[in-house]
Amino acid sequence: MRMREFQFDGLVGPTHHYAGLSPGNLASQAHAGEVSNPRAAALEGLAKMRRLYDLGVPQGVLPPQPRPSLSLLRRLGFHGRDPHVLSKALAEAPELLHAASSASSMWAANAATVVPSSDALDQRLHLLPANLVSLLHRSIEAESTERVLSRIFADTELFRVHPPLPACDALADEGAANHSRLVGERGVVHVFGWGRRAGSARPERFPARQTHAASAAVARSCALPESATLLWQQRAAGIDGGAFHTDVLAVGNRNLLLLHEHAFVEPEALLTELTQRLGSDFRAVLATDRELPLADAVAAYPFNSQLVTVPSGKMRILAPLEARENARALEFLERVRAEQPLVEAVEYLSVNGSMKNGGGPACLRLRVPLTDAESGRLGARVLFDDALEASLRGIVQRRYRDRLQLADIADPALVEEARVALDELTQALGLGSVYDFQR
Ligand code: SUG
Repeated sequence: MRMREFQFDGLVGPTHHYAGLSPGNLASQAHAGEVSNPRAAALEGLAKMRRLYDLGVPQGVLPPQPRPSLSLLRRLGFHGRDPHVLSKALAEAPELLHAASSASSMWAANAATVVPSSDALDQRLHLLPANLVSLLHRSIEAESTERVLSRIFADTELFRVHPPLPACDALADEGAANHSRLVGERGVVHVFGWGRRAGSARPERFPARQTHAASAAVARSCALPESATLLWQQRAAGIDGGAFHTDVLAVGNRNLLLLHEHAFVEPEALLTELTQRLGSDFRAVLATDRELPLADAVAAYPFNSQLVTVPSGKMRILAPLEARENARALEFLERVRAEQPLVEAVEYLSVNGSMKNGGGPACLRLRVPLTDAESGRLGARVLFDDALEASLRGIVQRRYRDRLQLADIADPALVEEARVALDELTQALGLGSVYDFQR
């Protein structure tokens, strides 16, 4: 049966702002405190979805999550009515207010790990939400993610939505941002990049967000046979250079893998192993640090492109504009196109509002391979088309601000605006009342 890879993008939320919440994510640090434009960022995201849809790549939408999370602030001891909770948090612990208000669920590559039914031992599609325990603002995503995915993938005969792994440091999991599914003539390999494990080299400057134990548990839970699983360590130097997820330095699709030499330890051994398992049609393009210095790769995000198969069977690279503006990154992507006849074109699109927080095109989407039977059994109305685009655009235009400063986050009016927007968005997506404030 035909299986196609759907791109489920996280829609940027109305509280999108730059709070410098992610150590080791150089863009997040560099843009902390800048004024954001949630409306423009959400429209960039919708324009990206439109482009994929026009290319014939099936596209889905995941809603923003309710932010600010007043329930987080109350759990942290701020009591009273909403305005009081917000002003007290702003005065006493602004970092907690910003964590409670981050629109970080837009980076859907971190929402979950996905294993298609064709690869799972029980022949169901598995989705395992990431616990994201490394950072407070991201850890609060897991609960809503599980709820939203359970609505969309509600049919338990076909789909299995797991609970996130237990929320502890030893099982820190960042989802599909550290996972890549490759398919060759000989088989399928799921590559899980992990950053730390007792006894292994660790980054010195920045945190390794994914543990080996978490990757192994995700692969097991999602019923992946061992023969299709490959756990490989991220290179500490890459993490220390700002590659907090593997998708900052590598991207794969079917039988093609693009990677930087600092993405993984022993890249040559990895490629040999992949060739053995996938077969002789496996192709890789490796950028050495000489060709593309790590600092350029991290600043311009050429590997955080979407590498997608279009209906003709060829592939296309959808890269961030920043990668065209960086000469080394541009040359690398041009080399990929010139050397790989599989790749019909490279195109560049603007997701700058997200990039300034360290999220490129690939961060904004969760890949979900679905058979026609499975895509016909999705709950909700989350598949992108003209009508959905028009209603989402309308809500964003009407309800989102075009300017947010850090202090605006404590504005009680923003809480109300965000609720109205999310209420309308979740209705447009046919998700019903999915969040606590709607019940
Ligand atoms: O987790 N940025 C996100 C970016 C996630 C990118 N995702 C992938 N690589 N797949 C993060 O670091 C910054 C928020 C702030 O600073 O306001 C942030 O959370």
